[in-house]
Amino acid sequence: MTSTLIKYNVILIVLCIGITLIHNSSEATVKKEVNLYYDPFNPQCRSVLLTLGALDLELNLKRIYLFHSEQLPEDFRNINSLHTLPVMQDGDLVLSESNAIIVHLVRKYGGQDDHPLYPNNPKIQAKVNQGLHFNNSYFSQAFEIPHIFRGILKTAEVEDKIHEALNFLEEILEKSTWTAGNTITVADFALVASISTFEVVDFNLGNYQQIQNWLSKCKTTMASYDTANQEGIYELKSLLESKNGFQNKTTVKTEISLYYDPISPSCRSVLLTIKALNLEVNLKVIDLLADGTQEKDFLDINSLHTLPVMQDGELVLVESHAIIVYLVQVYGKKNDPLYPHDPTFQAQINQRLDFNNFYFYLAFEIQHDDKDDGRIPKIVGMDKIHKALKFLEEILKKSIWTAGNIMTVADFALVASISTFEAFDVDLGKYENIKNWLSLCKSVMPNYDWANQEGIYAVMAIR
Ligand SMILES: N[C@@H](CCC(=O)N[C@@H](CS)C(=O)NCC(=O)O)C(=O)O
Repeated sequence: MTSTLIKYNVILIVLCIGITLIHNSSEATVKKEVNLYYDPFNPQCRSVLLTLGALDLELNLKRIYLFHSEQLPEDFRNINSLHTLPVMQDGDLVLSESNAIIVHLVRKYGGQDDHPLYPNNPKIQAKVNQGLHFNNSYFSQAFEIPHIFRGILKTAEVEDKIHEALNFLEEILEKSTWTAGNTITVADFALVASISTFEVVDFNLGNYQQIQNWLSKCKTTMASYDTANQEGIYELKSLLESKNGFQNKTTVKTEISLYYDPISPSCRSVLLTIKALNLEVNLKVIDLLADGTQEKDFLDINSLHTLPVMQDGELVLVESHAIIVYLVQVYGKKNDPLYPHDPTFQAQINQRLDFNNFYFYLAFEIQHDDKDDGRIPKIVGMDKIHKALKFLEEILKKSIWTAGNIMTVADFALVASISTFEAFDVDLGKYENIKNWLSLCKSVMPNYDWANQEGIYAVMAIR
């Protein structure tokens, strides 16, 4: 798991080169003029990636983020008005059905007239076609990303249909080693990409012994199984866990005290982390606008007079980013994806945290208000803010979350800042990817409203 985590931030690069690495002893066929638009969340796309692995074929891979469906790139929109994935463009041939794509790839780039992955023999070919269409009829629809996201597999109707199909496949695999006979074919790629995806919705395959044996055989036999199939599943799983898993976590009682004011973005990043880890902490509100951080009792704890401050036994921390990392490391699960052990991933998260500090936190100030002699939140350095937003917009073109394809503490820190711009009329209109990410944060982060939105409303009310 650790070694695969290294790759999530650069998943596109890995998918491009991963296939090559597995076959670096032989010469890969490189066809960079052929474009493949794909998203590894999608099983049909992974069936194409498995085919590429088997053929040792490199295409020009273009990752599309289905979750950013409002933001599909122009070149992709132009070639497929259905906006479905995968899509392959080979000269003037554009194919938007995965079965047609994998058959085309084997026939055109397989290097043999009669390829075992899609044999010419009409009887065997018919069996392979049956496997491909059977997969489409029974499994593909169940795995449309928005359906998975809504947990549609949990509905009895869909589940019954899937069990019916699995029973049928179980019977096939009682009589043959692979799904279309005794040699591996593209039908196995299509079916394994679907059936292995059950892992993400905790669908129990326990009663299907033959299918389980076949799944383990696929994992060990198929070239590039890990990069072509498993990584996409892992990413999808972690996204769903972010969305659903937090609710099921049991509350962890702690001795922690947190001094905070919800108007402060740095405090809200800590609140988001606390909710994600489901920690019970002693919350102590300090009123920033009433100079609560200048009170003697508070200055005794933090002479910098800033919020947030976290006290856990002897340990006192006065920097929000140090606090959120500490909370995950001490109270999160082992190798918690919110701040995983992997040094490359951690470096990426740390980079985003520092970026947030420099470009966004420093922009928030509490200033003297000339009108009524009170104190009021302000933002400074609009040019610097837009420079940073432009940079982040580019990052979010290439990944779902700010430090890669898994939600981390960097997202808590950055969302607390960027969502606060709403209260200051910073125009986010031109930052489509940032807006998509913001709505994802709202729907995925646990107790987002309490941990973040309420503070933003409080800022709006005092401005
Ligand atoms: N880098 C610090 C920033 C802390 C900070 O500047 N907090 C502001 C509120 S957003 C504050 O407490 N200001 C009050 C003061 O400086 O007196 C962190 O991430 O915790």
